[in-house]
Amino acid sequence: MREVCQSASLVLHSSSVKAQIRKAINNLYDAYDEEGGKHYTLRIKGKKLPLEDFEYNPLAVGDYVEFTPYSETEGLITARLERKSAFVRWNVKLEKNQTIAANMDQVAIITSAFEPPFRPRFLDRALSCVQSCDVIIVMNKCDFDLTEEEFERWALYHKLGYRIIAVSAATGENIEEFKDLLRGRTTAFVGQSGVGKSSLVNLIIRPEKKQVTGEISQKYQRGRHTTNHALYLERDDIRIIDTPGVRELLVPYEDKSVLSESFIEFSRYAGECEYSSCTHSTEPGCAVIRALEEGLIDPDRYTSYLGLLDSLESRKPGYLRTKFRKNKQ
Ligand SMILES: Nc1nc2c(ncn2[C@@H]2O[C@H](COP(=O)(O)OP(=O)(O)OP(=O)(O)O)[C@@H](O)[C@H]2O)c(=O)[nH]1
Ligand SMILES: [Mg+2]
Ligand SMILES: [Zn+2]
Repeated sequence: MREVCQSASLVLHSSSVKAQIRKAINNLYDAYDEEGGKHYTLRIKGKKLPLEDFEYNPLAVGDYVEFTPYSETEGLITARLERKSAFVRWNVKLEKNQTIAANMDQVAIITSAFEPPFRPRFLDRALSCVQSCDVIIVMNKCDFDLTEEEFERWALYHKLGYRIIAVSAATGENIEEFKDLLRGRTTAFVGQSGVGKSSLVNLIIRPEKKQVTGEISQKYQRGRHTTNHALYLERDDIRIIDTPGVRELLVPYEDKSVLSESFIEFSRYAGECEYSSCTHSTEPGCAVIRALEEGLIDPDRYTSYLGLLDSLESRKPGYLRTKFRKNKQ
């Protein structure tokens, strides 16, 4: 009896293969089976995989899937395997959470010094879209200068404990140092359209090819080389997921406590709040607000947090919104 069971599970195993999604376009997935060293083109079996609440896309680049091959190079996806990390944003049009990349070890949030200018609010939102992995905050186009005010705000992230690095895809400044942070890990590059994600990726993955054109303003305004879909690339021991830039980035629908955790400077005080489920906005006895009043928390970061907290409310169905209930009283 035991032998029969064992051989049955062997049969099951051989018909189901594990692979990682490297490109995803319209229900067609390029995947790589690390064990077998083979590439496959996959589709979802029956075109449906179970979704979580508020989830839009079942699969993102970086996801591991199980599939049943039906030819040497094609197969049908039967399941998505558990994610260890993800970068998730709110898709306004679809009113759902959209996963941009999954299973990376770290996210490099790329910002730029000029065209587009540095936007700390955007960066705070991007930080709140990172789920369960490390972050590097990158200032590209450092061949341009930041204003003093911008520089202060940028340096604040370093004080908060984030790894930050200023680079230039155009001049190559600090690229070797940046590569040191990427080596041995899988990194998703995310950020506003035009900040230079693809320029950096190309410089790192295909350094022999001349990449940066220098036509920034043209590109920024017209979006000519805009990346349309996420793509997994690798060279030596550096693995990068380049993602499409967005004009706006909104935090996904999630628990409020998850949002406040992405404001890492709050964590030192949050444990002392009077209410365990404190949202650090209106509650009496809030230790975060006390720290703010004592000048221990940057007021602009706190304002940024309140903005995001408010945006979570608008993601809920009307009858669940706190504001709506308050207005009725
Ligand atoms: N001056 C300067 N220009 C740069 C630098 N990096 C990129 N650029 C220019 O900025 C423009 C946008 O670069 P991309 O690499 O396409 O930006 P992206 O972030 O991939 O944009 P999306 O794909 O739309 O998200 C291009 O014209 C680049 O030549 C840099 O370090 N300095
Ligand atoms: Mg791009
Ligand atoms: Zn609190």
